[in-house]
Amino acid sequence: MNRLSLATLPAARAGVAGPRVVPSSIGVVHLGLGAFHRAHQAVLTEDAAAAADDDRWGILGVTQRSARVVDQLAPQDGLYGVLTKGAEATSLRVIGALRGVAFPGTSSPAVLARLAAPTTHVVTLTVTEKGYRRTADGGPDLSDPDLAADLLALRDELGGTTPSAPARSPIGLLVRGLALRQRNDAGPVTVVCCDNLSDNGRVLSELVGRVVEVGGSASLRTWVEQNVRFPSTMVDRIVPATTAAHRAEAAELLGLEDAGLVVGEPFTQWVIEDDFAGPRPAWHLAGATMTHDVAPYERAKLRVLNASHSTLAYLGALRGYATIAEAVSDPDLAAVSRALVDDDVLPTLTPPDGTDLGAYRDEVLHRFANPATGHTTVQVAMDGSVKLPQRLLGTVRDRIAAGAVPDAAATAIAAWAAYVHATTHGALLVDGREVRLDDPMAARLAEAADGTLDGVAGRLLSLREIFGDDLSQDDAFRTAVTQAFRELVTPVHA
Ligand code: CS2
Repeated sequence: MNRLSLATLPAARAGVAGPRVVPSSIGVVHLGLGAFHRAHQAVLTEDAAAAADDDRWGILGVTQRSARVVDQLAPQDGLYGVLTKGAEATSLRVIGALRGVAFPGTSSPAVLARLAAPTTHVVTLTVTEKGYRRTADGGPDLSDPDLAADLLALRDELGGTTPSAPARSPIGLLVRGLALRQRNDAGPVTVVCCDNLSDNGRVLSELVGRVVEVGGSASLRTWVEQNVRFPSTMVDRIVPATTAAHRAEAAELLGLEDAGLVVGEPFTQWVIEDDFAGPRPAWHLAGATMTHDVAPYERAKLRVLNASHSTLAYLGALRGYATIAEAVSDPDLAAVSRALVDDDVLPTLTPPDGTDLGAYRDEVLHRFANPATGHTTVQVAMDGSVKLPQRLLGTVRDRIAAGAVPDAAATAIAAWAAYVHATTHGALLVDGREVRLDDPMAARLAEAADGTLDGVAGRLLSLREIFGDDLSQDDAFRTAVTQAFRELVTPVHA
C-alpha cells in the first residue's frame, strides 16, 4: 500500500475528507508535536485558514524528545489523518495544516530562525505538564541539565554568536527564539500555551520572565514585556494513543498507509483569551471561543474533567480495567467521580457564561463512557506528580479555605497514592501486563511508598514539591487522605 503524501493524496478513497487547505506559508510554530496538537489546534487552524480563505497559517511542528514524529510525518509532506471515533460512527479526515516538521536535536538553527521570522506571528505549545521544568514555586528548575544547557547557549547567542547548539528544553528553545527575534527586529509575537495548567498563559509568561532574568539580559526582558503576549487558553479533546488497530482501520478507509495518524473523540473545545500581539488565524470562525476571561472555563475543565479523569484512571487501573470507558461503567467508580465533582469541585467553581455545571459534569462522564476511543487508564495515570497540583489540589485548597474537609478529593489523592504504591511495590496487572509507575518523580515516589503500608499516604503527602507546605502540614487533610487510603488498600473480607 502507498504511503500518504501530497503526491499520493489524489488516490485516497472517496469519502475521506480534507485537507481543506494546504497553506502556502508558515505563520505558526508549534512546540510539542504530539498527538494532542495534531488532533486539536492543527485541525482548528486548518479550519480557520479555510474559513477565512487565508493561507498564511501553515504550522511548523517541533517535536520535543525524539525524531520519531519527524520520521512519521516528513515522508508524508506533513499530511496525516485524524480518525474520529464516536460511540456509533467513525470518520477520517486528512489534515494539511502542518507545513513543516523538525526535531530540535538536529534542526535547532532552522527552528530558531523560524521563531525569529517576521512571518511567524504565533507560537503554540503542548509540551505536557512536565515539559515546563518548573520548581514547586513556579520558577525554572535550574538543576535541570537541559534547561541549563539552553541557558548557556542563550548567553552565547546574546553575545552575538550564531545559534548552533541543539535546543534541549522547550522553554530554552522558546526563550532562545525570542532572543533571536529581538536581534532580528522581527516584531511582536503571541505565545499560546495549550497545556492543562491552571492559568496557563500567566504561568508561562512568568516562567519565561524568570528564565530571561536568570539567563537573559535586561534589554531582552524589556523587549519581551513590550512585544510578547501570553494569552491563556482552555483546550479539550480526548486523544488516546494511536494503536496498530487504529492504523489498520484508517488505512482501510484511506486506501493509503499513514504513519502519522492520530485519534480523537468527536468533541472538541478551545477557549482562547483574546490578547494577541499581532495577527492570528481566524480561530473564531472555526468554532473556538475568544474571550477576555478564560479562567472560569479552564478551572471548570481542569477540576471537573481532568480531576475525575485521573481519579477514574487510578481507581480503574487498580481494579484491572484497561480503559477509562470500562472504569466509568463500574458503578462504584462512577459514584466516586460524581461525589468528587458534586461534593468538592462544584462548590469551588463559578460557571463560565451560560454553562450549567451539572450538565457539564454529565457530559464529561458521558464522553468518558465512549468505548470507541479506547483511552487507557495507564495513559491518563502517568505523570501524577505534575498533574495533581493542576487538577486536584486547587479544589482541595479552596475547600479547606472555605472551612470544609474535602473528603471526596482526599479519596482521589488516596487513589493516586494507592496507584503509586501498587506500581512501585506491588505487582499491578492491567490487561495482562505489569504496570510500572511512569512519572518524572518516579524514584522519589517509589522511595516514599517504601516502608509500612499504613504510612504510605502520609509519606507521599510530605512531598512538598507536590503538596506545598500548606497541604503537607494540614492535619485534617492528612487524616482524610490516610483514612481513604486505608479503605482502598485494605481487602474487604466478606
Ligand atoms: C487526560 C487529558 O491524560 C490526561 O491526563 O486527563 O489528556 C485529557 O484527555 C484531555 O485534557 C482532554 O481534553
